[in-house]
Parts: sequence; structure tokens; C-alpha cells
Amino acid sequence: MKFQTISTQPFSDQKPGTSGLRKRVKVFQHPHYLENFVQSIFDTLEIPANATLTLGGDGRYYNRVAIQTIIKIAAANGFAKVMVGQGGILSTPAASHVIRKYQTFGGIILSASHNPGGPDNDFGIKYNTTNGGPAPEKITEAIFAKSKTIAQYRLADIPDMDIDTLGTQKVNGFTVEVIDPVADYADLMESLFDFDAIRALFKTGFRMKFDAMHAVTGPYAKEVFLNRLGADASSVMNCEASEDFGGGHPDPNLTYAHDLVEIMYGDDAPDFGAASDGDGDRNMILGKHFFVTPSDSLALIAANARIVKGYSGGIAGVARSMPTSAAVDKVAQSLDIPCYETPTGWKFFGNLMDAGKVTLCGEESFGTGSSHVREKDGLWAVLLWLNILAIKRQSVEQIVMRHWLQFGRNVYSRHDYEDIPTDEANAVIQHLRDSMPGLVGKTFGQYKVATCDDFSYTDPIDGSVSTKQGLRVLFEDGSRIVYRLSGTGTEGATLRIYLEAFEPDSAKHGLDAQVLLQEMIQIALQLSQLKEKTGREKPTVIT
Ligand code: G16
Repeated sequence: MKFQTISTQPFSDQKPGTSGLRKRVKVFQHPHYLENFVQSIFDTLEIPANATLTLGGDGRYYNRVAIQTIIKIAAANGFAKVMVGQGGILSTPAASHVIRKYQTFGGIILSASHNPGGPDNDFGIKYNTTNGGPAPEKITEAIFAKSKTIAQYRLADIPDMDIDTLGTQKVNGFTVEVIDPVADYADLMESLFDFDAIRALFKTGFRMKFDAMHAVTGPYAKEVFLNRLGADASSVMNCEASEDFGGGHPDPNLTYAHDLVEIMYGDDAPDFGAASDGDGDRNMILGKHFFVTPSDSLALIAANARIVKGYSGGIAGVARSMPTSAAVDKVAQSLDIPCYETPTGWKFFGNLMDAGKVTLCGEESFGTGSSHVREKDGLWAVLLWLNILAIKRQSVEQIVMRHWLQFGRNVYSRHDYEDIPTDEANAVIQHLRDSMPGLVGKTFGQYKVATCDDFSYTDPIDGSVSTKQGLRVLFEDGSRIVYRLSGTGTEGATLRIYLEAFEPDSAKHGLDAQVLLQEMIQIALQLSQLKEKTGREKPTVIT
């Protein structure tokens, strides 16, 4: 393969965050910026002979340009083949599946996930390893180290490839195969869930509304819900993908998925509602006038997995990120299976799944998944819920209420303060770090502080240690407050406050989480001095 070697200079800011490198599109458009990062990835890997790379993204602005550049750099760095989703499209879970199914030498996924897209918004890139999961920290650190010393990158002398026509093209011995982005993924879903039962549920007049938020899951949702499950066309909305997600913020939560929330809390609400994010790995689950927190959703899925075809043999174990509520821990205990608590970031689940220690994983940040792929999977979660509903024939609210009756309710909420100047956010964290040792044993209202710490994790499989993963104030009754800075934003800092209180009294289960957590919210503000240090009166997003 003939290629050019192009001289370049390092950029100082190519440190991957919670989930890859995310920056404004304008940053990625700086000459050599994308090229430097892709070359740094390839310099970190030992690319074997005849290697294939999976490549695709969520279709946001700059996706198509980046795909052409990456194909050329891959060809110049010794890849024999690139498998690219048609139009440059692959949802994150679909990309993970393609890597695993075709055993490619990992993949590059282009997405800034739930961050807005368009020329003035965000773009992102990450490398997933051969197991289909996000590269672990030791690889992302090595990529970052390379990016700081890079002096040149290689670009193959080949023309732009046709990424819109299915099939194989060859140029100078290098192959580009354009694949259907949906088919393999839809087949996988059909193998895990009882599509007959779900079809039968729709025939009873059961109504759902899935909101693709103008993002990547549009074509996947149409294929799965409409074509394969026979749902009525009105069951899906915002399924036309656009480069700027229709000008919206493709984050499936109560604030940003407001179109769907209005419908689900309206007079003629369907029985079931769900939304997914920019790249299709997150999910939000709603019933008629009812919101299921991601933490409860994980617990419910774990408790009911056995009734679902793909999990009828039982689950090996579960894992949740530290800020996710302990609802799933109670289920694990009752099933007598292990429950792991990891730092935030899906990459921490990969080792546990590869070792067969866990089947289901989840995070409070609207991510749920299983070992069918190595990413969280939005549509998978929606289908799992549909499968449970198809078998139980109860409403979403009934299922959740009965679960709480059995296990108690881990009342939960997350308050986000977005776009705080970084120094102010750091001042809040520093203040907490300094004051935490003095909090132990103190009582705030009905809560007495048992311990405080900065969460650290030792991976049980490879022994790697991750420190400073979130500040925890743990109360004697098992309630807790967690403070953490987001690792996925691109402007300023986002401070997240996670609030959790255990409520065994079923008479209170029907009450709103914000009401039940009122005292805890005040304590969280008092301990952090957030208002004093940032001037913020209220959170940007409450979920
Ligand atoms: C990414 C990771 C998730 C993680 C989330 C946390 O999500 O893949 O595993 O929970 O970030 O975000 P933050 O650091 O902002 O709290 P995604 O969907 O952005 O890839």
C-alpha cells in the first residue's frame, strides 16, 4: 500500500474521558487533530497481518468526513480490511456486536453519545478492543501518551471510498466492505427475546412509544419494532436520523426527552414508553405516567431475567457502577449471585463479562446491558422490558410497585449542575475532600454519617487500580450522597450529585423521589457548599 508520511505536532488535549475523546467539532476540524489521534491509537496497537477494523458512528455532523480519513489511515497502518456500516452508520452496541461476530481487530466508533451534534457541537471517537468493549484504561492511557509525542502520521494514497453501497470494494490489495448496519444486530435481538410473545402483546392492543430522538436508533427501531414485531407505525417517533439530532440534545432523560415525557404523562398515554440516545447505548423506560429510574430498571431486569428466553439459564452475576443505587444488590443477594461495584464507565464491566463473572450490568446514567455485547445497549433494554411485559401482562407501574414491595425501595435521584466554570467545580470537590474526615460520626437530621471516602477500585481480574472515582458520604442506615465530576462533557464542568435513601415502608412507595429525598438534598447542598461556591440556585437536570 502506497502512503504518505505527514509531519505533525502533538496537541496537548487528547486525553480520552469516561468514554473516548470528546470535543467540539471545531476542535476535531483543526488540521491533523483527528489524524493525530487515530495514528496514536494505531501506534499503541500491535496490528496483526490481515487484520480487519470495524468502523462506524452515530451519523452526527463530521461522521462521514472522519470515516474517509480513518479508512486511509487504517490502510496505511497495515489493516487489510475495514468493515464499515452503510452511510458510516453503526450504533455503539451494533458496532460491538460486529466486532465480536466477525472477530475483527477491534473497531473505531465515532460518537459523542448523548452530547448534541452539529457544526457547533460535539464529536467523539473511541477504540473498542477485540472483545467488542471500550478499551480499558491502560490502553487509553497509552494512546494519550502517544498523542503527546506524535511527530507523523500515515495516510494511504487511495481515493475516498463509496460508503453508501452495500458490498466489497478493493483498492491496492486493501478491502472496504460496506455492511448493513441493522441486520446483524436485529438478528441478535431476535435470538435473545421471545418475539412471538411480544408480537402477541401488540395484538392485544398494547401501545408503546419509542423515541429515537433523531439519532442512530431510528433505522434499528423501525426494523425491530415495526418490521419484525409488527407494532403499529405510531409506536415510534423521531426516527429520521439527522446530523444535528433535529437540533435536540439526544440524552434520554426526563429533561431532554421532553416530547416523549409529555406523551407518557398525557391524557392518552400509551402503556409503555422508551427513548435512546445519540449512539443507541442508553435507554429510558417509562410506563403510563410513571418513570422507572435506571437503577430500578437494572434491579427489575435482574429479578426477572429468567423468564426471558436468552437468560432462561439464569444469570452468573451482576455489576453496577458505584453511583448506581443498591437496588440490584438486593436482587443479587436474593438470587445468591455476586454483585460487583465498579467505577463509572462501561469499560470497567468488560473484564468481568469476559471472565464469565457477570451477565447483567447497569449504570444510573441510563445504561443497561448484558454479555451479549460489550457495550450498554438501549434497544436491548427496551426489548427486555417488552418481553417481561409480554409475559407478566401487568403494567410497568404494577411491576415496579410489586418489586418494591418485595425488596424495599432505594429512593434515588441525580442532580446535575452543568457547565460550571471548572475552577468553581474543583473548589466544591476540594472543599468536600478537606471536610470529609471531620464528618464521620456527625448527625444531619435523621442521618448519621458512618464513613466517607473517595471511591477506588481494584479490578478483580487484572488487578489494575482506579482511584478518585467519586466522593461518597455513607450514612448509617445505608443511605448515601455521592459527588462526582462528569467525564463526558466538553464545556466547563458538570457536577453530579447522586442521592439515595432506602425506604422499606410500602405506604411511602407511591411518593415522588424528590419529596422523599428532600432532607437528603438539603444535606448534600450544605456539605458541598455548592450554592456558595458556584452561585447556582438549582440543578440543570434532575433525574
Ligand atoms: C459514558 C460511559 C458510561 C458512563 C457515562 C458517565 O456514557 O460509556 O459508562 O456511565 O459515560 O458519564 P459522566 O462521566 O458524564 O457521568 P456515554 O453514553 O456518554 O458513552
